[in-house]
Amino acid sequence: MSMFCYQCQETIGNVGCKYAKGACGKPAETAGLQDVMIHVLRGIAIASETKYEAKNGFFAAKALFATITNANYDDDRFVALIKEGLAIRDSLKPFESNHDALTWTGSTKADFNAKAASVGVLATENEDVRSLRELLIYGLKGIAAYAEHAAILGKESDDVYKFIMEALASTTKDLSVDEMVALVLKCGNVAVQTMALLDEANTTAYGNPEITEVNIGVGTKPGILISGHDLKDMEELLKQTVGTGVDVYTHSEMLPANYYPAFKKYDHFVGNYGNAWWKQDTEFESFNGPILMTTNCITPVKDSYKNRIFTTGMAGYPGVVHIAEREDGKTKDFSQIIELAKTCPAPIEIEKGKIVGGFAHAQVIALADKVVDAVKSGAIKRFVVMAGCDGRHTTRNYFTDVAAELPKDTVILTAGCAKYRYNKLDLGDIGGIPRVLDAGQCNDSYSLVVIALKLKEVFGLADINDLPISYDIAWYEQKAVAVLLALLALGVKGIRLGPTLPAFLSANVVKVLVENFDIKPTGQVAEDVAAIMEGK
Ligand code: SF4
Ligand code: SF3
Repeated sequence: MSMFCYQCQETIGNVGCKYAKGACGKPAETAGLQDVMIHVLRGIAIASETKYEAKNGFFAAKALFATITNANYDDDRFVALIKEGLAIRDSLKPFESNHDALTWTGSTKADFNAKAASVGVLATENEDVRSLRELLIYGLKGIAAYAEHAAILGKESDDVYKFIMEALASTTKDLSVDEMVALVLKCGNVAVQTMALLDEANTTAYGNPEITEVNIGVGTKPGILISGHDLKDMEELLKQTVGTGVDVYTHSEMLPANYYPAFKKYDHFVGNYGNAWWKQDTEFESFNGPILMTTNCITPVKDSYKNRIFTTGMAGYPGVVHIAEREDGKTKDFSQIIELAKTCPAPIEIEKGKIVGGFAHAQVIALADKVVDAVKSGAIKRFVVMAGCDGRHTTRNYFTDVAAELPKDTVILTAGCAKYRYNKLDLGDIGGIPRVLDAGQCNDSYSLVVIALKLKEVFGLADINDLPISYDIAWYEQKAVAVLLALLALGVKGIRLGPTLPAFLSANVVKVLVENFDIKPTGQVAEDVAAIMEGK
């Protein structure tokens, strides 16, 4: 069986994963089921143009989320989602179109495997149309993930769900290049809106992130390691572990949970263990206790911890115990994870000390006078936004080297797991303002936008590009695509993107992005740092 997937930065040869397995470990069969999932969603989207229902928007968000890189490798879950999607689609009959996404049908895994051959990315023959459609779908996947998190916390938006439907349906139509580019930009606007919704959901539920020193060492008790992006799972795990003698640690993108007032009050919430997602194969081993994956990024599970890793929400992995959804206002039940933790040794120490974070918009705006004074006095010459994702390739040392090489009068604004490339370097501070300000998870890139807009207002500038801010963005999966489109929609120009430009951008689409937004690939460290300091 073969596949074609080029949705992430680590796609093979920066062309596409084409054979039995992707670079991420995704088997061809799973990739095919994900393609069929998208095709089912296209059918629901076409039907929803005349019969929109919010609950179907939520379903589409969940299903898109499941197809994000490193989120879900479990074929049985995709088969169940495809069946659910087909039932939703058929409940919207009669249809006003006879598009294949509405007329095809199937009921078994074998049917879906067979269908995969004709509905994948390469089904769109024209390279530029394919590129614009996939750029839109990948941005949509990022939006979907953030919309799902917001919905879990009770915040939903018909505008967001309707755009998900509009965008999916658009990929079944013969649109002009201008129409497709307009949808991509609209995707950026909706990404801003969705990140704002999630920010509201998170801060309403858990308070505004505060400057926090996070312990990166370990305690003596057994622990549970929680990873991914879902803060509701974090809350329920902390509550259920009170008084059990089990500690809780965050991993990778869950680190920012340490910054929220609602979570800081728990004494058994010890700190953060380890680094970005791609180090999980060794860090999960040395952690010794159970691991809960709430979302991406889960990587192929190693034997050394396969009996103590769990998934929940849209995350999944074959053979790994999946913690069921909440029912009727009840909480999830993490008791089997807690009971297992009690039998495990404490984590092995891999680091010591503390890191500082919590510089989301409310905290930075509370420090605005100090920041503005530092800019006016020349103590801060430039801000460099280095948000995004981390990944395995050694080429990503570029981001560590840029952070280290930037002059001491610069401040790095970050969010997402990209931070692990430099958040443990001793870069010092400028008059008490740390040189790396971590706003939080990748969705908290929204905070960086709010901060930039605030600075624009304070300095009375007409254009966001007149600020002393440069963008050196690391991308890996599709949430970073949503964040990138959000920045473009806000009119940000001159973004450096690396370590490679996406394989799904055709030469002509790159040309459009260069002409309109001056996007450029990351280059050599010294040249890039010099150009950044000149505002280029
Ligand atoms: Fe390849 Fe990335 Fe797709 Fe995995 S998600 S199959 S690595 S392109
Ligand atoms: Fe990282 Fe997967 Fe993207 Fe939320 S955890 S930023 S890669």
